[in-house]
Amino acid sequence: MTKKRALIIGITGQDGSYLAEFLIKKNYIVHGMVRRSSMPNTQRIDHILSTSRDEESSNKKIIREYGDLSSSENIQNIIRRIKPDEIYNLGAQSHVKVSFEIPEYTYDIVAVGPLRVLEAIKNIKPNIKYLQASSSEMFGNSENNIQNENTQFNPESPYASAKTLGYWTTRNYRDNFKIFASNVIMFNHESPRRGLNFVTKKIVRGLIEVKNKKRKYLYLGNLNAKRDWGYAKEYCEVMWKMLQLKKADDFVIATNTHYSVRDFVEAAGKELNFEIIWKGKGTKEVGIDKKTNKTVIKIDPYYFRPNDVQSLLGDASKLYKAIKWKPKTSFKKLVKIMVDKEIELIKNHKIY
Ligand code: NAP
Ligand code: G4F
Repeated sequence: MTKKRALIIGITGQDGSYLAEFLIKKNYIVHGMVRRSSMPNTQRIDHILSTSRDEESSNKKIIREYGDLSSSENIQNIIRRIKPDEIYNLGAQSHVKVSFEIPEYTYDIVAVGPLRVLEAIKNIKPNIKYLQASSSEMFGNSENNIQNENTQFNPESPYASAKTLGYWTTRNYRDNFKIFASNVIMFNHESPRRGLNFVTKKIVRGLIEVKNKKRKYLYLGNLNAKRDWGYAKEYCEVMWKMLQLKKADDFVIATNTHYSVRDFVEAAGKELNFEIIWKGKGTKEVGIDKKTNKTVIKIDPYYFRPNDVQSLLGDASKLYKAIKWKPKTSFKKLVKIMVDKEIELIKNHKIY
């Protein structure tokens, strides 16, 4: 049987690395778009990155395609050459706070990027199946306490606005050009491979460093924001399942539970034998370890956003019905997975 061929854009990121592992297990030939950088940026996929460009000798490994979502020419050349059956577009400037600092770049990659890929699919091989990584940030501070596929978007950051454009472009190419193009509207999902400047990984790494006396305090921003945090590894399997459905469609993926940043600090603290209690208000609030009476957490207003999304909580019942999927990893388990792995990574001087 001929093997299926997938192109993952964003393969060096958290999700791209899990998806690549999953597709390789499914016997796919996996090509991954990697950006040129002056320092290695393939830490998350080094264990499955081929040293060869030849599909035959790259069995069970990723073939690297140098590229960038900013270049239509580059995207077209890759698609024309490898003729994938499926394209997963996970590439993005994915940090909400940073998008306020580089809005134009964020729009170029996050909003126009999907258009460049879909236009190339339309012109080169319209039977390619396309998955767009959309975001729960598109809902913004919603009037609905729980958000699903029918909830109105209310994007409140350059990142969220750009993702909303990517979402609609995906739907347009599906409706107008009959391309199999689906949106996966993902609520926050985390793992040991999460980027260091997202709050969960930052908390885990920061508290371990406080514990190891490598630093005195961990500085954070808005402690009261609530997020629906799932496990990234599970969400990547859903991406593949969505492209195996008979019809392209849009699905929310979420756990239907949410916790605050403060809850996350307390849970990660507990795994590390801290007992964090809170004192003070606003920017003067501190988190203190009750056992030692030492301040561990401080607030730095730098981490506040011009407009933060205060609460996200997803209803994924449409997905549960379509592919019989339910989340397996609880919040508590996710925190433990992240803390345990981070301790191991630090011991081995490794950073994902
Ligand atoms: P991530 O770890 O930040 O990975 C982003 C990937 O995009 C990296 O491989 C990055 O490459 C690549 N990339 C950045 N700019 C690019 C460009 N100009 N051209 C090509 N590739 C580029 O993000 P993630 O957490 O895996 O998320 C995957 C996707 O899902 C993203 O689109 C994100 O916006 C979306 N999403 C994520 C979540 C979440 O909670 N994780 C929730 C909803 C939606 P480098 O490694 O070279 O930087
Ligand atoms: O971890 P975060 O930076 O993730 P955020 O902004 O929710 O975005 C993530 O999830 C989206 C899906 O909803 C994705 F589309 C997006 O790509 C990304 O993966 O922040 C979570 C919350 C925010 O409310 C933030 O204000 O944590 C709060 N927070 C508090 N202190 C902090 C910090 N966030 C960061 N990054 N750093 C802090 O020190």
